Amino acid sequence: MTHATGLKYLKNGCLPLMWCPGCGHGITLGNMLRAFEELDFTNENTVVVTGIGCWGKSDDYLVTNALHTTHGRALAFATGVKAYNPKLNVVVLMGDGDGVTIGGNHFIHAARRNIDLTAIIVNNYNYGMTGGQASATTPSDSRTSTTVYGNPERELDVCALAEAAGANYVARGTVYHGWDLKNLMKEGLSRKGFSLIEVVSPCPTHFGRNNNMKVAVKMLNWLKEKGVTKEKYAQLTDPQKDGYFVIGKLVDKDAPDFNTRYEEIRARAMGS
Ligand SMILES: Cc1ncc(C[n+]2csc(CCOP(=O)(O)OP(=O)(O)O)c2C)c(N)n1
Ligand code: SF4
Repeated sequence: MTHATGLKYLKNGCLPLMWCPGCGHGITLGNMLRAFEELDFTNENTVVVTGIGCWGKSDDYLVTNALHTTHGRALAFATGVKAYNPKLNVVVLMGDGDGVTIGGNHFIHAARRNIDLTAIIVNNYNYGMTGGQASATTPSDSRTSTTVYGNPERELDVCALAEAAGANYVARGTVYHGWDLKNLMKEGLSRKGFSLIEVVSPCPTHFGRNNNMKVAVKMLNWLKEKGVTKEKYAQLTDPQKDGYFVIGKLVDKDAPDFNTRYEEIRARAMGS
């Protein structure tokens, strides 16, 4: 981020941040703040809601209004904020563990309600903060501290889940593709209804170390190679698809959001 963006959004004296060298969370935060600046999201009109985890620490560094909530429940708190004051921009930051593992139920229902929030889920394929345990997005066969010989479970596709549950906007980016990521965030933050931006990101300390990517740059090269456009992905044959994932915009709809529906029903009940 530029010096000016940093000064505008980061708390004085917050550096150095707690994240390990090579962690993708700083790049994600920088892109989010660039999107905030371009959209004029300010301390007056924006609330950042986080859960618990390395990514969930982000609100500690920001001058925006923030709510640091419990692990897995950030979307429930955010729903309350938005339902109470629909004028606020509510942005919810969660890791894959927070957002779709322990918090899977809240995630499904926030998307189903199509409540006007933007969820930015950083998917580093494991629980970073607590020592690299497997989460619901850990790829099958991958090694983590709780699947030392390989993960016997299948991984969850966060974007497909959001789409199936009814989200208006769904996109996936990576920290390698920073410019595109900022633009996807900007679009998601501008849309009404539930928006999900999944950010595939390196955790070299745990996921990388356990999966032959000890050096951060190896993880970035992995994102560069495996994150492909819809068109490129469609050209791959089935066995080739293994490990590749689509990046870019996946869903963009305009179904009425929760607050709009609520106001319609309230007006009907009041006889107006
Ligand atoms: C109810 C509850 N269960 C478990 C924990 C312990 N815990 C804190 S952070 C965390 C993992 C966070 O992983 P993730 O959400 O993927 O974010 P990351 O640290 O990878 O950024 C866990 C299990 C907790 N704080 N509260
Ligand atoms: S443990 Fe992983 S997710 Fe947490 S700060 Fe370190 S690299 Fe980032």
